[in-house]
Amino acid sequence: MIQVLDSQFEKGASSLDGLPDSTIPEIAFVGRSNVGKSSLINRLTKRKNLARTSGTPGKTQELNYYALTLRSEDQAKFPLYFVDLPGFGYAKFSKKKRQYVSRLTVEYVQQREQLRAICLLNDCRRLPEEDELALRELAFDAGVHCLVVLTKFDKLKQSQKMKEINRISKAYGLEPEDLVKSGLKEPTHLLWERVMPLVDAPQ
Ligand SMILES: Nc1nc2c(ncn2[C@@H]2O[C@H](COP(=O)(O)OP(=O)(O)OP(=O)(O)O)[C@@H](O)[C@H]2O)c(=O)[nH]1
Ligand SMILES: [Mg+2]
Repeated sequence: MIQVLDSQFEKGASSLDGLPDSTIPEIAFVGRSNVGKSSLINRLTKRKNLARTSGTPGKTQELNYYALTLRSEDQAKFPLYFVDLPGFGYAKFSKKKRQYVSRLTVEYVQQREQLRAICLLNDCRRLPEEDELALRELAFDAGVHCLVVLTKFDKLKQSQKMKEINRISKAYGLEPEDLVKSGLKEPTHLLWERVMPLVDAPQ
């Protein structure tokens, strides 16, 4: 199992010019505002407040870099960045701000060479909309892996779970087992097991 030996906030950047000058691979977390991106980073790193979360949408407004030191099963240590992106689709942001956020995301996914994969977060209680589908296509066109993560899975009743997974995977044109579940009761090592091969895989 992968171990997180260390995790710390490195920097926030409001444009591509401000991104770290390094060759460390990156995994980015993207999705609608309030979907649970920052919470997932905390869960994966087993930290309560590494990434700041909020009940109010629009909390994360920059590309926030978290520097991790990991240890793999063969005991090798290696660095990885988690990048927390600003959420899209937040109605209370001005139109200008929303356009800025989406332009920043598009440019980042298209241009960032170190980016290995995006985790595209989708609330398990709603179907993907144009934004989610466009992001997945954007990643595909840029040669970046895209892992769809269903968040807030604990909010579904047992009887609804399979139905929602089927509905959402179909909307993405994926198989149910392609989706990763995330929620208060879901173990994070399953997500790590899906993420790690993408860090090493050729794009
Ligand atoms: N029940 C439940 N609540 C969650 C889960 N993930 C996140 N939340 C809650 O959802 C709210 C938003 O979480 P954040 O992690 O701040 O969401 P975000 O996607 O980073 O939001 P922005 O930074 O605004 O784009 C918080 O109140 C979290 O506690 C989950 O898996 N289950
Ligand atoms: Mg956030």
